[in-house]
Amino acid sequence: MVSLLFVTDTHIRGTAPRSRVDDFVGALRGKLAEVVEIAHREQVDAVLHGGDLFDRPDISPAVVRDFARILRQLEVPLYTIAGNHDIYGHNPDTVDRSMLGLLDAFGIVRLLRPGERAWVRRDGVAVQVTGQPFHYDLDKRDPGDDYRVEKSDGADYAVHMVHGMAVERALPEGVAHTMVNQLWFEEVDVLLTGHYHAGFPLQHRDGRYIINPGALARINNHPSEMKRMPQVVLLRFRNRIDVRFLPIACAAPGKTVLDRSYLEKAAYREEKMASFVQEVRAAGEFKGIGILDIVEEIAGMEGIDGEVKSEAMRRIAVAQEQLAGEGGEGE
Ligand SMILES: [Mn+2]
Repeated sequence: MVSLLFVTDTHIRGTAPRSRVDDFVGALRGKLAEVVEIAHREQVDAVLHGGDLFDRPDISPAVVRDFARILRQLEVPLYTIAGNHDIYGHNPDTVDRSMLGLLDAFGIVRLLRPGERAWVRRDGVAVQVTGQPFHYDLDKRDPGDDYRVEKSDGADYAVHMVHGMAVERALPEGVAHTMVNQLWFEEVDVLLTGHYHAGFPLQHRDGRYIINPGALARINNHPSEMKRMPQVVLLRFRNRIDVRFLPIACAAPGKTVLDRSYLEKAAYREEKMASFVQEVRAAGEFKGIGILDIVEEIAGMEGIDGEVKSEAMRRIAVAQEQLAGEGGEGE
């Protein structure tokens, strides 16, 4: 029997996201230590990580050291793929100059690159493991290009990891995603995905599985994150595949670690923004949807003073720079 443990979207960082009220870094340390413990207790042959090990490609050495010491305690290989947060500018070619690339060079993790196969074998069962890192065309081109692999001769099972937006319910237009029902491929026995932090219920068809247990870290306070409890997946391969979701026992409930007031403020802001956009749309036929285009057009239509317009532009630029500085806290 071959056993694998799957975890994804750990988003290791040295500071707490705005939406967390607890000691985020300490909590994450505890969760990863528990993952190591589970790997030992269940005697898995390898741990698989679905990407976004780090929250940024250039996380500080002190934080990397702190977490590398935990990951090093694993007595089995840790295979991973680069997520969008692990790399610069959503470009997987930059992974070698990221902290994830550094951990790969030191052998703390083993990065799976497109086309590369790792093997996990025990008791006459051979499992091939492949992975597709994040890249800008993911979920925008033929899903087979990223989510399908061929099973090698000699492989009893094929496991494929993708840091892509596979979902079982459609996301709003404009958010690149792929529906799981398009992702059943003959030779992929288990498809493991990350990126979509909410995860989805186990998908099962004809002995094959599509699995996303959700992110280990809760870095935003969407209502779905309030309810969600972090978990990992134990996979066992013998004459059939067994799948078990294991909760992370040390994880605190969302309502005790996520800041509700921030959520309420965000909802209020979103509502204000939506009504503002609606008012603006109602006022005219706008060619652009960028905020600066809208300011230009309103100023033109209403004959607004040039000075007022420049002041508006200046304030928008300052606000945008501040937002950029705070960094994304998305998928
Ligand atoms: Mn992520």
